[in-house]
Amino acid sequence: MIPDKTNFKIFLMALSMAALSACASPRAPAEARQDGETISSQTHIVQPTSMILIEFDADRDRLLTRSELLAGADAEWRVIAEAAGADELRPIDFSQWVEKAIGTKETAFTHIAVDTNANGSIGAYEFRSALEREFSIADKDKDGVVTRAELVKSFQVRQRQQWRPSRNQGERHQRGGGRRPPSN
Ligand SMILES: [Ca+2]
Ligand SMILES: [Ca+2]
Repeated sequence: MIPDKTNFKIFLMALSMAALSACASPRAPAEARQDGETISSQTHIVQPTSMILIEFDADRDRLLTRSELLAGADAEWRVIAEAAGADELRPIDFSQWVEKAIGTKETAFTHIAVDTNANGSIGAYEFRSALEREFSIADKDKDGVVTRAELVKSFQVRQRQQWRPSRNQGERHQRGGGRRPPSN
């Protein structure tokens, strides 16, 4: 049904009222994001192998010394080797241990990286050496002690925000910017 001229005028008035009431509604704060604005936030990451290292802090002073690391690595090896019932770990035994200790086996701490003589299994010496390498990487100031601060990496993340109008703002734009149909 096509509205007659009077109905069309009433319809336009109702539309104008709706646009006015939309303008009177609370607006977004003045600091609302502009399109393409860059925001930054502080982010911290901890390497997954840090979970193993902090376990070896035998005296619980939150400082891991090299001697604590070596004693912890040897004790850990004895437990793993006993569970596996062998002197050398198969890749599957090692990756199961990594997953249990770190929470994921999808890290750089793989049996391939640890199996330095490439004989397809991991021995006590290779296990200890792998943990020593992790310790050396973590000990950034090379003082022989890994602090908690050395295990945390902090950095700024800057992101460009894509500004999108809220649903109400979108409607307001449509109403405010609406053009009357050309009158014939
Ligand atoms: Ca300690
Ligand atoms: Ca250190």
